[in-house]
Amino acid sequence: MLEPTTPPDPPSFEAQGKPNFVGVADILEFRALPEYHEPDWVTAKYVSAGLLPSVKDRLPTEPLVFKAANMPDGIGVYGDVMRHVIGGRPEGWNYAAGQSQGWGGIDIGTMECLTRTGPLFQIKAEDLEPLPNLARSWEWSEDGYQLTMHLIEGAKWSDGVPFDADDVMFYWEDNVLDPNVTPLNGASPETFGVGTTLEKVDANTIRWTFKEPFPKQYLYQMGYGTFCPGPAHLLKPQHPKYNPANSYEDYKNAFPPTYLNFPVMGAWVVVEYRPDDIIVTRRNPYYWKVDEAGNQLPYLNEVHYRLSTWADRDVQAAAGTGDYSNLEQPENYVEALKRSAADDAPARLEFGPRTIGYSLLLNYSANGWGEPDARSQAVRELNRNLDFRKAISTALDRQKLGESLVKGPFTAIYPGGLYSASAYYDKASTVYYPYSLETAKAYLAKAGLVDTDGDGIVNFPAGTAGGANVEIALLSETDLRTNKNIGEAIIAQLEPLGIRVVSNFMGNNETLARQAAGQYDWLVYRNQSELITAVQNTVALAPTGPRVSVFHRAGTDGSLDLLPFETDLVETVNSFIATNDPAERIALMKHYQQVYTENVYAVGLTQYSAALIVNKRFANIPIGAPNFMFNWGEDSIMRERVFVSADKQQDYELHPESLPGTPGSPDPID
Ligand code: BQZ
Ligand code: CA
Repeated sequence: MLEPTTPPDPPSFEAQGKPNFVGVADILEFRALPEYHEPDWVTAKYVSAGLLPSVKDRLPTEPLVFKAANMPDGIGVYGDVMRHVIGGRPEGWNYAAGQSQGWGGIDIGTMECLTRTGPLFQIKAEDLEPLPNLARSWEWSEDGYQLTMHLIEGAKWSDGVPFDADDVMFYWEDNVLDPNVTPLNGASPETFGVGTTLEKVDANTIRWTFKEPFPKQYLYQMGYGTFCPGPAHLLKPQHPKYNPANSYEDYKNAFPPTYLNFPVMGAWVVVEYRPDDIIVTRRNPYYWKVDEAGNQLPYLNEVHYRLSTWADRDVQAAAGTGDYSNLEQPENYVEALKRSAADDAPARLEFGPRTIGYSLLLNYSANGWGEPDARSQAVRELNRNLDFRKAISTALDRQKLGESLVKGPFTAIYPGGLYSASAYYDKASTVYYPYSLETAKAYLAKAGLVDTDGDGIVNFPAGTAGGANVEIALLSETDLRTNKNIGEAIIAQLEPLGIRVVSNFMGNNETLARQAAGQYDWLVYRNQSELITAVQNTVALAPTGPRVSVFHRAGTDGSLDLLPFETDLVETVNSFIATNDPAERIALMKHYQQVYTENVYAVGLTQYSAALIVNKRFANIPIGAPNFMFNWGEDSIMRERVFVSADKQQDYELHPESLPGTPGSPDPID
């Protein structure tokens, strides 16, 4: 039998471009400026015509000001379009109630959150703390149990209605705390710590009360995507608590994709939707951020989202018919690199560290979550068996799996846990079960699985699921080709082990629904930021609450059936949240990594480097902005500051010189 060891060092891969590291205060501040500006056509067609208040009156008393010294190309000019191509499809605009807008940056361009984390890739380690955003500042009580946040004052939704603490409280009380509602990206009360409360102090002030002192970690969860309030003035009247005629389904679906001009705090408003064709967004006339010269942002008048496929996003961005891609499907690397290498290539392509990674998640809930049938329940019991997990991990040839996606130094063996690119990674604390089919079979026998009827597939023990062949359904989405390919590789690689894995592949929206409902045995999962940063979305590193983990949630009785090692993980994560001492935190993450990987908490698969493709005409793209770290590239590059210089501007605007219409009206005002 092959003994577990430490993982091999990943092949060296030079990420192109190191960020210019700065402090938070170097990026932005909140202050009033002597004068403000807007595009000339807004003044002429809207303000002078009496359709819109002056720009000064549309802005908060002290807007968010981006400092010019931190903008790679400085103060910008208005105009042009960023043409995204995406593979997602919108379910509707009520993200507070869980609807996806189609991803690919529509989410990030429309939702604004209390704090912001995407740009943190360029913050000096000693200064690392989420950027203020809708919460412009905060202070801790002396004992550290209370956090008072000051909201930006005088800011307005894109329809001109004031944004204030009532929006925040509606999101918290009637969405996060309401067990019938699960916001997009899954915020639950425990996302902010078990027992944490939030209250309104006055129209612009809110106060958190925590169960432990100074849990600064939660500031990260107050960013994308777990604390981005929706417009209470539209949502509240649809919520069953305030509208007894409505069901929770009615509430969730009250703003379908065909509902245009849904109010946002983001820089662009959805003004047009053509199914399977395009989503067009136009500048938000009430956007509350400016540059140091007082120019109201964004600089880009319009942002498009072509409704195509994720693979097409890469192709179009490299070809110049699209403007942006997170090149993250290794199957497309070679082609995209070829296109971008030419001198006259329209786009620049920059690889970052290995921050994209996949895990095989095994559903640990043996407590009724998702209402499993007898077979599925038996699989969950297996998932909870360490020898079984070791068998699965050992039967997977990760080297081959990575190479099946792309050859070359991009991918690396991923044993699970924190990525090797993480600042908290410690190789010595990482337990790796090297590939060996013989060893895997021995683990499987130890788990009590034997092929009793000699058909090549191991059977459940007599008395479990009728002693039938072990058959496991693998949930994977098909919109991202990589998810599907990884799913197929798992199925093929486990066949010689005598485990029959059957594909349960479906589109993204359906997959997410199954995932959230706990209706799956196994899941192919693209990891989130906690395994890179440890500080973003920390609670999700372990089942720290009944609804926090993706693959282990409370069942019908509301309680979690944690395994002893999971209790260890939970305690380690909670201690990490409770301390701000760097040395202690490093030690805790070493322990976390050890327990995670030794126990094959989730089965790590592959980790790899991904690239940002951005058309060369765009200015203010920060150097070293990663495809994915604290958030996706669409957030990291701060699109509201991105511009196209006058000589490079193109004619792509579909609704030139127009602003969003009133909520629900079918068109932008023309
Ligand atoms: C980036 C991102 C912006 C979700 C989604 C999507 C869903 C997941 C994830 C990524 C897409 C793009 O990711 O792949 O590059 O543009 O949208 O939000 O894949 O399936 O559920 O977590 O963010
Ligand atoms: Ca059999």
